Amino acid sequence: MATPVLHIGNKNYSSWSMRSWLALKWGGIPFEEQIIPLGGEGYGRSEIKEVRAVSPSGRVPALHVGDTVIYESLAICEWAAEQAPSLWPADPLVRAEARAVSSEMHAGFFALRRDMSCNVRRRLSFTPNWPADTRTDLERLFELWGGLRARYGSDGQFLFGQRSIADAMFAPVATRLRTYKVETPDVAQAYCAAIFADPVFKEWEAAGEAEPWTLEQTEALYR
Ligand SMILES: N[C@@H](CCC(=O)N[C@@H](CS)C(=O)NCC(=O)O)C(=O)O
Repeated sequence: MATPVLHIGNKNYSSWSMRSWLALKWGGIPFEEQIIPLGGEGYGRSEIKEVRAVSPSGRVPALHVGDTVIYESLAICEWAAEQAPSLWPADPLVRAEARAVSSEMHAGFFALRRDMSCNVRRRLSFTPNWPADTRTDLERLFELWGGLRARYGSDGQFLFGQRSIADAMFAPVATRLRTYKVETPDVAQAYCAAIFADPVFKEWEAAGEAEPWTLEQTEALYR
């Protein structure tokens, strides 16, 4: 079979792309990547022409495996875990829990995502005043991370001890806390530090920092 091709957005701005990319890399799965810079005509409406050409939903990431197009970041992560089962925790119940928190991220944290658009390389010098629904998302996030770290912390630095898809799902959130100078409890800060120290995450981050593209509407936030 030909090498799978992962179509992604630019690394500085595309949080959903980061999730799938991390899972594939952590799983040691060979793939090629094709970057489509986000923005321009059709952006925000799933109508970027170049994205439509590779993804039926008009959104990235999309993984082409032979003739099959796997879109939706979590579906790509699940495909990766079929090749590399250690991407999920080994215990069935813990694995179910890891799937639950990954789905919660995938389907939720709407206010946090709305107010903290992914911008890996940016650092705000102040903390914006978050609306109530964003504060609620942050409280839930810290409760979730804190609970998992309390239970699985003895097995490693990640949410379920060892690196898993749950960390791929939350890694972009760690960057958002850093970008927007969010007040972050110690346990959550330590978890973010573990993500930032991960060599595969660093590879993504370095590539994002070096990208030439600028997404004006994201850069304009809180200026
Ligand atoms: N639920 C999708 C969301 C994908 C998504 O929103 N991707 C953004 C880039 S991070 C996108 O393609 N946006 C194009 C647009 O808004 O037109 C997933 O998990 O893959």
